[in-house]
Amino acid sequence: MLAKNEFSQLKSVIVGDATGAQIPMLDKSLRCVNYADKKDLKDIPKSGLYPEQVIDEANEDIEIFITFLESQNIKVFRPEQNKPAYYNYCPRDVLLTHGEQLIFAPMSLRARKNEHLAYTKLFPESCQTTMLISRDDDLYNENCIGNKKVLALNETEPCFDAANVLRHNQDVFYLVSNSGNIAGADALQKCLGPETTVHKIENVYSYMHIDSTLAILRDGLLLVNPDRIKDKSQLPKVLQNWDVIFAPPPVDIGHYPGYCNSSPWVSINLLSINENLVVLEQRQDNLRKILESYKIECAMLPMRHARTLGGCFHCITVDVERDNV
Ligand code: DAV
Repeated sequence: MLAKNEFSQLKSVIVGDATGAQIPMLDKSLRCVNYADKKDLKDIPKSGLYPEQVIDEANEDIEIFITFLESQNIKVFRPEQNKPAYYNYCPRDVLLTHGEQLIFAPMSLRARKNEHLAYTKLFPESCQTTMLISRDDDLYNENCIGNKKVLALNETEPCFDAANVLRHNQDVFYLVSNSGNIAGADALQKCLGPETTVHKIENVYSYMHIDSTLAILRDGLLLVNPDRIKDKSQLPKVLQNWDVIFAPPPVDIGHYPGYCNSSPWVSINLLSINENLVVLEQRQDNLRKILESYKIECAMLPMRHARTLGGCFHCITVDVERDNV
C-alpha cells in the first residue's frame, strides 16, 4: 500500500539528487510557468548547469538528510542517474502516490517531460499511471507575465505538477495555479476514482505548487502560510473545521546570486516522519517553537539551496510507503 496521506509513519521515501541540475533553454512553458513574475528577460537566468557550488552543497545536505532518514529505519530510494533536462532534485513535482496508485503527473514544463523515467524502474509497472500530454503552445498564456490574476496554463489539456497536490486519505487537495490547471484536477479525479475527492483550491497562490502554502500535520491539524491564506473560508469545506496554525514569518535563508526558484516561504516545506516528528530547515526556529507547542518534534537539518533550487524537504522527497491508518 502506497502512502495516501502526508503524516502517518513513514516507511520508505524517494530523495532527490541535485546532480546535473540545469536551467533549460527558454521556451514558452518556462517563460510562463517559472518566470511569470519576471517582466524583464534579463532577470531570467541563462540556460545551462547550475553553479557547481550549488550542486555540491545541495548534495552534501541531501546526504545528511539521508543519514537521518536511515537512522529512523526509513528505506531511501534515489532517482536513477541520467542527464536530466531540468533536474532530479524535486521528485515531489513528478510523482504522486495514493493507495494502490503511483501517478506520473502531466508536468507543466516541457523540459520535464521525461523526468519520470528516473523513477519508473523503482516500482512494479502494474501500479504506474503516466499521464501524457502534448504541451502545445496554446496551453500557455503569456498574459500571465507580470499579472498574477492571469494563470500560465489555459484549459486546452490537463496539466499539473504532482507538487500541486496534498493527500489526506480519501480527500486530495489540488492548488489551481501556474503549475496546475482545472482540467488537470478533473483528470486527477478520474484517475483516482469515485472513492477519492479532489478538492480544488483556487485564488490563493498563482505560482508554483501547494507545499509552501499548506502542510497537513495530522488529522485535524493544518499549517498555513498566512501571506496566502488569511481565513479558513479560503480552504475547502472539509478543512474548515480543522485547527489551523498560521506559520510565523519565515527566516529568509537566501539564495545563490542570480538563481532563485522560490520564496522564503519554502520554510514550511517540511517532511513529516510521523505525526510527532517533522524535518525542518535548520534555521526555522520560530516555526520549530510553534510546532513543539503542538507536541511535534522538529529535526533541524540544513538545506542551503532550498530557495536556489526551489525545494525544501517536502519538495525533494516522495513518501512512497507510510503506515496507512
Ligand atoms: O513559495 O515560491 C516554492 C515551490 C515549491 N516547490 C514558493 C513556491
